Amino acid sequence: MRSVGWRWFGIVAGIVIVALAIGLYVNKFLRAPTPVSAQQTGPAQAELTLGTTPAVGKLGGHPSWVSYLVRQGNQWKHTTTFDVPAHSLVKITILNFDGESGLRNPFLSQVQGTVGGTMQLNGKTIRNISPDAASHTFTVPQMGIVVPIQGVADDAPNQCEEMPCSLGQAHETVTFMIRTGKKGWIRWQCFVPCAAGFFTGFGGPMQTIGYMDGFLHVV
Ligand SMILES: [Cu+2]
Repeated sequence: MRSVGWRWFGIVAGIVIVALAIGLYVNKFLRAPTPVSAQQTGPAQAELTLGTTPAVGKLGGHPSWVSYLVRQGNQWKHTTTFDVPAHSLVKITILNFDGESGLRNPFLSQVQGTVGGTMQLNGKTIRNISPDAASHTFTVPQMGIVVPIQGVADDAPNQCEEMPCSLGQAHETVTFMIRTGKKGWIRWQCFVPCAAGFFTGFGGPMQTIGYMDGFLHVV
């Protein structure tokens, strides 16, 4: 009798431990970080400045991981969840401090779904970049948006290795405008296999919210 009781105890305890472990794992990987709000610049208009870095450094939990960040005032914040106003024009600037990784699918080197179907690269209006020169993409599948991000050239002087990067260091500036719709949570992600050291470049930061994935929280 006693051994049956212990057996049941063991089974229940085992189930509880496994359930807790699964819960913690899912929570860690799926929980969205604290959002940062786009800055309202007028009625139905806002601006958001992001950054991409070869390594997040001490601003993130995995210092060596490639990451997106958001700039608030003069500071970098490590989050990839952004509050943006509904039914508005949102101007997004991405300051990319990372090098060229290259796209496997050249289709994603064409700008898609932005206002005018264009972006500006260091002030010049363009519709695509060379697939080999891509460092990251800012892709919002649900909105049909693809913005390829030009990488910093290998021989560029004064490169930033990890955040916080200063604007005086080598970077490429990408600017584009998107039009938001109704309220909701919309997933965005990078499609360049930029996760160095991971199988096919698509592991780790490429599948972890807060690094190469996040949400547009339309409010
Ligand atoms: Cu990326």
